[in-house]
Amino acid sequence: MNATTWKEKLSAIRDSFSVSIAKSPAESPEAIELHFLGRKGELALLLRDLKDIPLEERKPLGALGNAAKQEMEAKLAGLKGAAGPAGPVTGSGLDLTLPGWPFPKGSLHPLTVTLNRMAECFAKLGFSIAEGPIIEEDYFNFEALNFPPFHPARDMQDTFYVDLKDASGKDMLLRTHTSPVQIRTMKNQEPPVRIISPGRVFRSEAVDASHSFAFHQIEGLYIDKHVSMADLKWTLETFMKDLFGSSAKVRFMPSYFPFVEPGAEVEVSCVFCRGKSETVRCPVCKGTGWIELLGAGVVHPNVLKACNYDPAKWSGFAFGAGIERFAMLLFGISDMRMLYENDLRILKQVQ
Ligand code: FA5
Repeated sequence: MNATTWKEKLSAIRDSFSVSIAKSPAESPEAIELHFLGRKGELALLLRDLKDIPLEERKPLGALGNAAKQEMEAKLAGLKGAAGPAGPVTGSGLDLTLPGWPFPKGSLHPLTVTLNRMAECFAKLGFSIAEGPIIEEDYFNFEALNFPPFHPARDMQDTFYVDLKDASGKDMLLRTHTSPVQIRTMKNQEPPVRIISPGRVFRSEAVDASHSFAFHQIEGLYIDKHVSMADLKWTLETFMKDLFGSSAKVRFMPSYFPFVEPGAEVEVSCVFCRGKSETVRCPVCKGTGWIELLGAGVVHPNVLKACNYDPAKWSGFAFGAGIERFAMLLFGISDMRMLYENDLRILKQVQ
């Protein structure tokens, strides 16, 4: 046989191999392999014929033959992989029956878990979720919430201003609390209203174990006829018991926020020492047995008026809670900064 005939035979074998592959799975990959690549297969016999070809022409033909063999093996391996073979794929170095690499599962951030649990509790009580912007106007963050310009209560929340002006020419700001969503919701919707609004808030504050300059709050607002402080107490008590367990107790301490009257700070009984820290002082509640979690109160008539709600007809309550403080209690985290450091040892504890 001369070199030209040998090449023609190789080309014919490759063509008929392609036809067989196209017919798979009618022709099984194993049968095709045996027919073309087996010890007495078409290609093996052709390679054996190389010995009859003059030495100087043999080398390039051998390379052509080997390339064709590798190509056929690769195609057969692909075919077996697609069919999902029960045994190892021979010759390709790939054993599809081996177990795969373990794929580590991520987990939700403790703040997300906390927020989800809080939102679930309020969903059961019929609250839906509302949202508002993070870059806010002075009007929504302060003025409509009964903080007139230059009111000293504005200093309770040190504000970050941004280099943008609102329509009235006032500097825009990073919202200092989620309470502006109360105003945005009431201006867009007729009463009754029953919403919660979670989100990020910012204050120019020194950072320590229980304070951050960028943290999360969840706002609550309920407006209807004859809503009173008693409804607020029942709602928050029901929520806290759902979240922390039925033994959790709630108490209301008088407080001041311009947008509610009366106003209260709400404390939950310390879930760590259960108020029994006489011998060893509990580091979380500092031995008081109570932990402050949120501000709340009955919506001030001036706020209702700013939203064109008639205070003679409608009343309501509002509350604003720090989500970080709840996460710390739920997961026994003693320093808020741990929530922002992305230390996997902390993140993996929460599932
Ligand atoms: C307010 O922000 C009011 N808007 C809450 C409110 C809403 C009152 C509706 C009445 C009616 P205050 O500044 O106390 O209130 O913050 C509320 C909660 O946010 C606090 O109880 C605390 O849990 C959390 N918080 C406050 N400052 C920080 C801070 N720097 N870092 C982390 N959490 C904070």
